[in-house]
Amino acid sequence: MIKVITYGTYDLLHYGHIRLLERAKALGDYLIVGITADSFDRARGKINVQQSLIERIEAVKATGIADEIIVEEYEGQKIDDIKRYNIDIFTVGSDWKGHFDYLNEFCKVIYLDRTQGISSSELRAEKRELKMGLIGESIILNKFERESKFVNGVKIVGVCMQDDTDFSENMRNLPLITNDINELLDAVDAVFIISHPTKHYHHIRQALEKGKHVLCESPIVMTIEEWNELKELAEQKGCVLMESIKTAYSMAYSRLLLLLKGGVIGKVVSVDATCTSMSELMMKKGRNLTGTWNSICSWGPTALLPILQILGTEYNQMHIYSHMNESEDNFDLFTKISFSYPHAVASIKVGMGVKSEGELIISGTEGYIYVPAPWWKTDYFEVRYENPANNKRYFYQLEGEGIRYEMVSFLKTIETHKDFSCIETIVTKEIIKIIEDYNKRKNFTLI
Ligand code: C2G
Repeated sequence: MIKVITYGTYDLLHYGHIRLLERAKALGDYLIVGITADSFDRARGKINVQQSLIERIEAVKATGIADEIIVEEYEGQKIDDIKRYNIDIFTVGSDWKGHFDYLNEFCKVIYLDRTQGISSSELRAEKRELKMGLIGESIILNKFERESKFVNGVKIVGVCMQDDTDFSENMRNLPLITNDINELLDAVDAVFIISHPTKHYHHIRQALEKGKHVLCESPIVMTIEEWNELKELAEQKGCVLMESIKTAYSMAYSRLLLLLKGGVIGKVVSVDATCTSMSELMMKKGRNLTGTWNSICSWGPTALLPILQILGTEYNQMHIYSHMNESEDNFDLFTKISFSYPHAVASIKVGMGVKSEGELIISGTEGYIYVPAPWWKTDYFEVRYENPANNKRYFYQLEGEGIRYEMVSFLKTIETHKDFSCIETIVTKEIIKIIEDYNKRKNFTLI
């Protein structure tokens, strides 16, 4: 019996896939199909897969062509499988020609002509085709535009800039560049907003009133009242209103949360997050900080995320300590926030005018997790124990700081009307409440 194996994502199964499977089967007597796991696809840069692993397995099974279906989960698994299943022939489409020649050491390698004129990514793009506009003045807009290239079906068609931000070449070549937000809104289906936080409410409201979906950098608004009002408007308009904190979309960060939930360090008793950055502006004497994001807005949401997602929002006490810039009445150069929970404590330290070690440390009754600086865009963390021999290290490739994955979640939320955001609404609201307390100097001490 000649055993054949082939692998693929098989997203949105189409006739190109089926022809491949039919010809693979014809090469022998028994065909095994390896379907790629979601995490394996993401690790190899395929982030737009629309269907779940189960859906993709069921679709291939329904063709009746495969004799056996397995899941491909890690780099190098093909060699293991060829040995384990005693495979005679490995085959894959000709778009991979040469890529798997190394498998000739273990079995015969055959590349079958790829079927022209059909691909899952084209099907995804047709299905999606979301026109997006950018609003704001942050250089993060350059990153967002660059990251959109990795997301099937998103097209950045314009930017509404609030001032002469240092935009990239690509941004300056967008079809629509305007300072009239209504002109931009009329040309798009959705917007990404990263204007000054005090302007977010107004910009979000204008977009929602025109029926546009909104992804907005956190802090999304300055008060709970504004949040409730905009959330209600979004529901009335059937629009998505989603908060953007790119750390939430990093694989390393999401796996860290899962390990904690599984008790990898026992009970969590302390979470301490630090985020600082000193821009050139902050180094200047006599600097004018008007329009610059202060520390609690720049870093507060990111630093608060692990605390609120690990320990929850039901803390007993919270206190804010801020060192203010002498000239600006609401610019904190450094803020520390301490939390006490029924059985845990937590703190954040954030600073645009103070430097510290940007690490995240989660302390538990059996060990601790250490995430090195800059933890907020990490691809690496360690689980450490009293006996270092038991320490475990985790690495997950992070492309583009998480922005492309955030964009995919935004798109899926729009398409499916289900919430694919990685940030719970109660966390979004708590971040707003804490920043509102800061602005009202509530639970506040000047240092
Ligand atoms: N295919 C094809 N014609 C198309 C599209 C795809 O012959 N128009 C083939 C691909 O060459 C592949 C299989 O169908 O052999 C599955 O395609 P994908 O789902 O796109 O998966 P891909 O990432 O190409 O899988 O490690 C090997 C990879 O997993 C191959």
